[in-house]
Amino acid sequence: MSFDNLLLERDGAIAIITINRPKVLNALNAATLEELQRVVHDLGRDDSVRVVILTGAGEKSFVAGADINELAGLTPVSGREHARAGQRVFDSIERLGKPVIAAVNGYALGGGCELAMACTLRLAADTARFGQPEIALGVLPGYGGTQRLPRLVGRSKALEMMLTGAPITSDEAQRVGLVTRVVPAADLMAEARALARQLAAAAPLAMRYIVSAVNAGSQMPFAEACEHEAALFGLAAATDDMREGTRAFLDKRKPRFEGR
Ligand code: CO8
Repeated sequence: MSFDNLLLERDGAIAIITINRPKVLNALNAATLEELQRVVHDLGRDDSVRVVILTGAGEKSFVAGADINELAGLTPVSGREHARAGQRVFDSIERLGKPVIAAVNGYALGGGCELAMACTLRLAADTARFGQPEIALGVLPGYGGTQRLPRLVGRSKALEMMLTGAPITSDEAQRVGLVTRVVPAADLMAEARALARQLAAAAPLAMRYIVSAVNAGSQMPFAEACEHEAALFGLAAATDDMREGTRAFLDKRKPRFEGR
């Protein structure tokens, strides 16, 4: 796989995608989104990849949003199409079937905050900033942000962030539930890799079912979501990993999960 706007690194079962347009603070243009779609599709099908880390090149920015040069030329028709295309990419990250850790190394603004929210977990450098500044450009979040942000931080905080456009610090992002952990900037990638290694050793199918139960379940009435959970539990009970996990516990040894 070769890319103009991304870097792809492998570290055992971990794949690390770096959005690599540092001159424009890793802003997402159409070409970058297309490459992101391609790499996510390929990593999703690669059974040797258990966890993905997504980060931005340089020390200043994760992703500073959609590329405003492209945004400025959108028409009503192309604007809707671009929003839908970006939403599809972000949906495919959310539904990858394996955990995606956003290692937020700097600005996560607009489409960058939306991209981080589509990931399964978010670690932030203490220097990172999160925000939805689209209002200042006369537009609104268009990559799912109006839906994912209130689901993560609640309606009040989400509306405040989207209506004022003001960014928040990593510490505040953690307080409101937008990120799981804040670490010193210099430790971010080491912490992300450590978390990824921990997840890579867990049972992959059970992990996929947990993410599905949470994400799909949040769109359903409670009773239906519990039915979905029970069906996924039944599937988990059919896996070799379930037999290995329970046997390893009883044998007092570490399990070895194969994802079968
Ligand atoms: N798009 C294009 N170029 C950008 C972007 C961007 N989003 N962000 C920064 N750049 C460029 C700057 O223009 C500048 O270029 P140059 O060196 O040629 O002047 C370079 O990156 C460095 O940026 P700054 O000099 O501005 O750096 P500062 O440290 O002074 O400021 C900020 C950093 C605060 C991050 C500032 O760059 C900024 O405010 N950027 C824009 C942030 C923003 O508004 N993001 C939201 C964009 S809209 C969006 O994401 C909508 C998503 C949904 C779209 C759905 C349909 C398409």
